[in-house]
Amino acid sequence: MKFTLLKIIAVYSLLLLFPAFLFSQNSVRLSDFYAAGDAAIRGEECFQLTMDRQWSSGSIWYKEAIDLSRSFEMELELMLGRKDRDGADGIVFIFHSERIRLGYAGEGMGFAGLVPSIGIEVDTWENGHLLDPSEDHIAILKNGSVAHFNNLAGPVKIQNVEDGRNHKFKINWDATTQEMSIYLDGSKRLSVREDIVRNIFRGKSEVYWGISSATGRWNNNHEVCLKKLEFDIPVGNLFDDPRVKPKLLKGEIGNLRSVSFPSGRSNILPTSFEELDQLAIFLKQNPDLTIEIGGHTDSSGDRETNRKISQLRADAVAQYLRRKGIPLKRMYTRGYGEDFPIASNATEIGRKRNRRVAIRVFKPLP
Ligand SMILES: [Ca+2]
Ligand SMILES: [Ca+2]
Repeated sequence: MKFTLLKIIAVYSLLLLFPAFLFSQNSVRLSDFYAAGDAAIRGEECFQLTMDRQWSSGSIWYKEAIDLSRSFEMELELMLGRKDRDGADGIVFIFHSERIRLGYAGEGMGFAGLVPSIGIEVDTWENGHLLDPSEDHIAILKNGSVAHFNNLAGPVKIQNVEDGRNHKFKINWDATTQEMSIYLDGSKRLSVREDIVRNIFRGKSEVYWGISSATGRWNNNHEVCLKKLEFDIPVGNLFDDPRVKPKLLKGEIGNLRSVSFPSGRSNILPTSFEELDQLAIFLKQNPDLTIEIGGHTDSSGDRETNRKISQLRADAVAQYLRRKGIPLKRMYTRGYGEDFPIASNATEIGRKRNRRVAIRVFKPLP
């Protein structure tokens, strides 16, 4: 596309990145949680969920809802006690429509009875009538049921985890593909593809999340540590923020917030349409502006391929805006490849943020 520098100038120069804090990772504070039952703070970054005595149960709940219409990744550490042969019952990570809840103890692990819900269990006690394997195992459960004839995925057997150690536990939710993947100690153990928002939460994408545990006749000390917790905050639409238009008019770079891409691809997702439509309205309201549309990638793959993909991403946005009535001569596209990340490429949340499109407006010379 043609871009005539003689006709227009950049109002301000490069790299005035848009509010970076909106994209920054969360820092974890234990005060961000409510505790129920026997749950109690233990040290700087851990909660004890149950004591190693009979019929103990506890759960913690994050105070803010999380939006399942957006992708996220959470990583934390679970400690499932030291008693292997006679230890019970396990820990469940829960998404639920309400917060500060505690389900049934014993085999219910503080999850049983919570509806609607999704639960990812790390179960250390075999309950034959629930079809539990005799080994420690993981499964993705739904609607407060801990029975495996009723679950979404699993059970998958794992090594003995009642070893007194902290075990890394990670949940990755890709809202685009609706795939939830569970990792334990660095390995992917199971996943499920499910329209969770529609099929479980009746269309409501904002849910609460917490972690529960319980003991029964047999017991263990269960803890959760949060030092590596990180997840995506819903950042909404660039144009929902009243400060955005003045900043754009000053020449600052705006990273579109709803425009992301599957890895290695350049097709525009329906979740991006609303924000791009608002960009088109903004350009129609300011007919003398020209914009640069800059495509970016994460650092996966080779540099030259990434540069080409980033160009395709920028071009895809320009074509979308053209269909909304913005002439191509008002748009200059450029593929920046992987060279200008706004987040760490070490996590999937960070890589997703980097697969983005940034815009910058130019005014004509007076
Ligand atoms: Ca069990
Ligand atoms: Ca065990």
